[in-house]
Amino acid sequence: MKAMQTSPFEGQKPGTSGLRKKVRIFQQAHYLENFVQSVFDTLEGLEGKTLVVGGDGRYYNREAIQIILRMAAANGFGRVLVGCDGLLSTPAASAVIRKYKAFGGLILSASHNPGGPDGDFGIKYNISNGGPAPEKLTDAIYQHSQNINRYLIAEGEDAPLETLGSYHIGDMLVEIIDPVADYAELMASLFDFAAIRSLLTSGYRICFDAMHAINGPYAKKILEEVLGAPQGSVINGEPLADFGGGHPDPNLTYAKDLVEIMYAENAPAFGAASDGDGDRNMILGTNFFVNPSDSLAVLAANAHWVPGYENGLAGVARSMPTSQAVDRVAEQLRIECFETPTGWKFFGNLLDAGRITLCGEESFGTGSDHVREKDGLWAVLFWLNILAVRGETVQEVMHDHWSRFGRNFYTRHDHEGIDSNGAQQLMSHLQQQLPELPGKTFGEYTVSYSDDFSYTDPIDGSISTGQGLRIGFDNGTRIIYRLSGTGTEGATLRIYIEKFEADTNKHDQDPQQALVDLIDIANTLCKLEEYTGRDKPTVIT
Ligand code: VG1
Ligand code: CO
Repeated sequence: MKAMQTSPFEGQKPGTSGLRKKVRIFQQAHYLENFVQSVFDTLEGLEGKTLVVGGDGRYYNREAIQIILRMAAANGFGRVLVGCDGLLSTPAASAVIRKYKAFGGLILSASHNPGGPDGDFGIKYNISNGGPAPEKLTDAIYQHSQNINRYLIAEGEDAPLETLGSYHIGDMLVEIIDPVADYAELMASLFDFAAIRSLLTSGYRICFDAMHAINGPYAKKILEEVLGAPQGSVINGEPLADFGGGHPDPNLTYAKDLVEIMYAENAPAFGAASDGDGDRNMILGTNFFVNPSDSLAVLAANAHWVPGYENGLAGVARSMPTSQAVDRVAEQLRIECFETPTGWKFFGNLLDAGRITLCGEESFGTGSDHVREKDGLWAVLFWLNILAVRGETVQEVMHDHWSRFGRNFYTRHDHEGIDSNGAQQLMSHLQQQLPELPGKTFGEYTVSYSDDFSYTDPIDGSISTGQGLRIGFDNGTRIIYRLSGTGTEGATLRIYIEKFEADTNKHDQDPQQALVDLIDIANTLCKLEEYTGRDKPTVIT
């Protein structure tokens, strides 16, 4: 074992989901090591314990894992479970941490950000419940990284990551595990596999776009091998270090292959995609897009059809910018509904305390208490289970939902890669206006409240401030502004817009049309063009 001298790097501060930087930054000598040592030094009582390690297979994944293994040994872990080839989807890593009662895990991923030598890399620490470290811990890790002067690393050969089995680094046992098996077993325990199997072997066509990312092997195993979907139902199923040059973000802009297939003539009945690390999902029907906020509401309203949830939901939660569609379901089911800041780490306490069963975000993330991460393939299986039992199309399920609960028209406009200074100025310009907005009228809308969202965790009382600027109007209409905490280049401004419509005759509108006046108000209020030089978003959801 060696203690290596080092000195701090600036900015090793985890964002919405871990530390994400350009690959080249991570490749600097000691950069990764500093962060990993900061994690290990911040943890208490790791001696002899089990750590889970795996990543989404992006460029630098293997090199990073070799370093982490030797550092884990030098820092006194007793055992490390690593996915074969260094692979583990984020939800699978969460499942493995929970199943083997590990102390925690290191997940290597920059999720939906592009990969390759010029792309992004990322790392995050998950705690023993399988979920992302809470802010208290990530703050402590960051503080430590600002004062670090040494790290510990064992010497030795590289680990044979491609072979299942076990071996030692010093006293530490390394077990190379099948990355799919535990996850597949968990899915089979939650869903009616027999019903899904009969649907998928009856000529019902699906297309799952793994976007050359981690979920390829998971989807092929579960959808094609176990559930009998015809070979070829999973496309782009080989994980590639650069995601085939693509942007592994399952939305209408970046999941182009799938969108073309689902909007073509003779399209399959069901389409889905997931992101770089497998925790996001996009659901499509034939020529039809399911908004992720609606998807969460549909899962909640139909959970009683699914074996793992047939006994009812304890409660639900959504991130603040997510539409209030699920709130309406919760009200009818007479269960609690929580509003949390953006990022999965804020659901952990509610899930652990048994206060919620399902939760989700507008950013194509849905999940439940089965793990402590959002889970892309889980959401796909949940939908397939509902479709198999109800025998209806995706459109029919969605229209029926709107007719029962009303429709929350919703859109998110992303302005990616804008100048950071401009973005900051735009946000402070808005912030200054907040106190004067209530009572003011814009078009047909009068502001009822405006604030900078802050959240008090109902379980441990911790407070998180500065979580997005909200402008609320009557009847749940909202405009929200946030700066992304996952980007690595310039800034990304997200504008979220929502309006409720009870009238069934109006449910068929295109959201961009239904919200056109609010979109205009939102862009004008923040002086979009003046501060960003943009008049159109890069991505519309
Ligand atoms: C984005 C999403 C957020 C999500 C986060 C991590 O964060 O908006 O809802 O939890 O990504 O998802 P931000 O700060 O860029 O808005 V993942 O799939 O990248 O781990
Ligand atoms: Co992700």
